[in-house]
Amino acid sequence: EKYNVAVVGATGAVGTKMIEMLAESTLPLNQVKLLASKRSAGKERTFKGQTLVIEELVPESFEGIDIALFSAGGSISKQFAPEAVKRGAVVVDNTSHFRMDPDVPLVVPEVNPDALKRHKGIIANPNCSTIQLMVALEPIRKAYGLDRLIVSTYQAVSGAGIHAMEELKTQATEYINGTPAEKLAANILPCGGDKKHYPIAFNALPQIDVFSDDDYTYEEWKMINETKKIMEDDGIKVVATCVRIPVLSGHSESVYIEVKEDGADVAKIKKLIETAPGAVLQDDPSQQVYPQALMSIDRKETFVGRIRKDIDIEKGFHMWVVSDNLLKGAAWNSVQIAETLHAMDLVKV
Ligand code: 11C
Repeated sequence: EKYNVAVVGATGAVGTKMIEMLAESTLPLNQVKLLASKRSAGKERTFKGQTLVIEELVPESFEGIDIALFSAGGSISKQFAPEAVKRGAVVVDNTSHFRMDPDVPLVVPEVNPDALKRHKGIIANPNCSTIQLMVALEPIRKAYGLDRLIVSTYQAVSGAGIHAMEELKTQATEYINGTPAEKLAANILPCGGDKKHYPIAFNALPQIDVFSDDDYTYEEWKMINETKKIMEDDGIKVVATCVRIPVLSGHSESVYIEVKEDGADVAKIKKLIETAPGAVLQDDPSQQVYPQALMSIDRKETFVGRIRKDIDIEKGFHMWVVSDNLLKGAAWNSVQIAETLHAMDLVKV
């Protein structure tokens, strides 16, 4: 069996990486169809040496499609994912639109592949900052249980899309060339949908997505809610502070956990990370070895280091978790879900 796969949002930061990940994938492919808005229709992309022309997204685009990977924003997913399912496609959606729907599995293949068995046509890809956290923490949760986690993120601008990456580059150049901070043009960050915009170059913005009434941001709530859904445990205490930093790609996270069981120590946690699927241990302070955002680019793994025991809390541990937000955080996790659906014989609505 070979699949016809559609990529929705093919010109975006994630869509571009989805095409790359499909080209590297073990998924048996028949045809790959690239879809985007009318504005991008007619543009060309290369796939395995072949030129593919981007088509305008319409409901009929999904005729004959087996798997549709969506990354064109929540409103596009809301409108078109049901159209794809109606036509027999399985949708892997990278937006937040369906994530908390109880009928929609929210999947990190290393963590909860069995949730795929309950799919009704749509599978949600979690938020990038949640995915890498899950890869790092699942082996520890399995061994010792997780009572609480406190995470502070250092997130790259590519999470906000191609135009945010351009905004950082332009501001950085202008600032170096003498433009004062208050004169830097900011039109996107911290959040395209909010009223005010601030420069990201040489800055740190403690706002990702808009604020909810409780003064947490939606990005922070995504990490809280998605963690509980993926780990299937509403009892885990989770809190997050999400910060945008002037890095192009690669999200970093300072993670504090308290485990439930006795017996955990740093050596055992390092061993768990070393053997965990999708995780790479980079932890040797004596040699200054630790995960770095810049070195995570174009890698599919999640890198974990700086593992150490809390000074006061017996069952508390700290670590530093890094991954390419466009790959494991988005495009690779989506393609990996498609590969897992194939392996489990679940590519059917
Ligand atoms: C960021 N995590 O880094 C966001 C991007 O819910 O899919 C992903 C938003 C989402 O800006």
